[in-house]
Amino acid sequence: MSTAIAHPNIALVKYWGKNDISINTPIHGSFSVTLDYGYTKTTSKFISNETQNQIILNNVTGQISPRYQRAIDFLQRYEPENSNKSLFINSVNSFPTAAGFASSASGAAAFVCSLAALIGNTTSPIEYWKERNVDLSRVSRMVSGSGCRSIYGGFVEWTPGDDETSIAQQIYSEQYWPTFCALSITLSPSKKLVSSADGMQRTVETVPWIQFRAENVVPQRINSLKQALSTKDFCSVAEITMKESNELHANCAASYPPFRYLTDESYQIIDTIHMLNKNSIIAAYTFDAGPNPFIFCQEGDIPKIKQSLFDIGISESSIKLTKPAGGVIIQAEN
Ligand code: 2P0
Repeated sequence: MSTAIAHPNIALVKYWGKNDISINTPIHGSFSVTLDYGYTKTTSKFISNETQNQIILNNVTGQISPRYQRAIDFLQRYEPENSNKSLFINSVNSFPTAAGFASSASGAAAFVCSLAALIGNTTSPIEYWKERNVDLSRVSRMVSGSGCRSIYGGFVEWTPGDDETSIAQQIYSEQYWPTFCALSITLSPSKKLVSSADGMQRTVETVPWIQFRAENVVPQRINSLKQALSTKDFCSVAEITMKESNELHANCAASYPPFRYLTDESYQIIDTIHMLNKNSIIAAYTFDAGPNPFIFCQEGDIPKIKQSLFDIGISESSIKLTKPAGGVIIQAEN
């Protein structure tokens, strides 16, 4: 039995478009920070007397999705003596599933590392599989694109490329910038109407400037972001983060048919943060495929930011402080 725990990540430079839908290779790079606001814990074990793999997701018996099966098939090919055994997988999220809180990323990373530890019979799956020329961020990417970034902690870049070269790597650890943090705000825990996979595909197929963004905007943004991080220049990190969020949601609106993840309350938060930043930039909102923002800031500015959120009716109980988190850990067996 092997148990892995992974944290979600939130992108500062967004992934929104696939080159190859079957393996989640992206049309451009992205850059994220792994955060400690929740986790996915996944346990895998071999089961005898069963011919089919079994999976329980958040206490509900489910079906192994083709994406999960892809990772199982990929890893089992390397360990033929385990390839005819059936698997039992149990996965639990500590936070809302599929509401723009990046549960698919932590889910993919925890699943892949738990499986990789079980199949390799190791407690250090990342290193074990690297020695066999298998990067587990690649396998996690096959399950969910952004999942490749949750293998690692801290600040993480996912590079575009082909099946072998499109992987994630840590740029700075979770300890690098001790005052860097985020406020997670829950406006709505409900499920999204258009999945990320469907939404980004619609954008790639119908937004005429999407290749321009991939070739001429995102690579420069990632370079500027890395430069800003190297000097802990919060103002530049914040500007890049907000522009990326705005462009993602503008591209959803420009898709045909259009779709949206943001609500009136989301836009109220955007306006509030820009008012707050009037004299100097102290906060950066970012929204994924859902209405709920993460507001990046430095710890000393939290009281001021919270006050401006209270002023527009956001309650204390809907705000949660979150900090950069570490990469996947394998939990010792009891
Ligand atoms: C990101 N998102 O960079 C972007 C920003 C949401 C908005 O990655 O189909 O669940 O599994 O590759 O990773 C969410 O999409 O999509 C996502 P798949 P995924 O974090």
